[in-house]
Amino acid sequence: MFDAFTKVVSQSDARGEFLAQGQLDALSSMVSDANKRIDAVNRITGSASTIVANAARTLFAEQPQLIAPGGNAYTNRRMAACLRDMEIILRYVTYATFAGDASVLDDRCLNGLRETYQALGVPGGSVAAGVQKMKEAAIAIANDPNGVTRGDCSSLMSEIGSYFDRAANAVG
Ligand code: PEB
Repeated sequence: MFDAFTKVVSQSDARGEFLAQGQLDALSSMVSDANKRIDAVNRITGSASTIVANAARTLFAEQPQLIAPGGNAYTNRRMAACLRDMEIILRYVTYATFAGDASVLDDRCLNGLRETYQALGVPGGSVAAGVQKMKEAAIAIANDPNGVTRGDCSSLMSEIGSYFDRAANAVG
């Protein structure tokens, strides 16, 4: 598991090189923008249950076969497993956002997830659709200019979006 700092250290060490100026500059701007990152993580974390519940509700409205008898979220046990899975994915996205690196998401959540869903008969495309709904909601919450110092958060938001896309692409 890497964060943005240990990732560049590991890459430089693998080449036997000192840290490059471009790497130092990138990490330097990450440090100066760190409060944006912490605010975004805080907001997504604080709204996690709302993000999960709304995304699931919209998913089931769009794909009602999932909650119909025989569906993959039919019965409370499967519904609970589904909500839990969405929460797990969202939690790892917040970790990756905090670390500024996708490796925690990749290694501890997404690795083997497609195969797990195939083995369980859970439709990966539907999970991916749920993840995309969480992405929209999470970015709307994290990017709200009210209640925080205003600034340009566009690159942070696209970074956060990339973690959701990564999760959706890993299963869909
Ligand atoms: C992944 N999900 C399920 C299982 C596992 C995961 C390992 C099997 C064990 C169990 O049931 O608990 N676990 C989960 C995860 C990590 C992990 C992400 C990462 C660290 O450890 N059903 C739907 C939707 C979708 C869904 C499309 C969006 O209709 C999910 C939610 N996951 C779902 C369901 C099950 C499941 C299990 C329904 C239960 C499947 C079954 O037992 O029939």
